Amino acid sequence: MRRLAILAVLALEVPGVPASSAGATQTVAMKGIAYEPKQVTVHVGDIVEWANQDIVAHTATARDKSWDVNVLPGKAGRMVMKTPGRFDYICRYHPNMTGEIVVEP
Ligand SMILES: [Cu+2]
Repeated sequence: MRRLAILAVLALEVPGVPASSAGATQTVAMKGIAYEPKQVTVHVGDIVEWANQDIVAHTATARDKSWDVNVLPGKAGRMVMKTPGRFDYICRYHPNMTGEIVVEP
């Protein structure tokens, strides 16, 4: 149900992006209490998908609190990157889990 809820949110957001520039999806694994890869570069409109391969919940939470994605064990969470910039992020449950997303215009 959680996954459905996330997809429903995506469905609401995607229409704002012209179909011709529909974003690519970049996957980041949550594995061994770490993000893999730790750093990804995407473009505005692209989707970052976090795939939790651990047996505990993780989050991808921007240090500036601009976004927060909670991902249950064995599930995936996605977000459309709408704002250019560099975003450091952490897991709220495991603050040693750190990652970075660079969103290019
Ligand atoms: Cu975590």
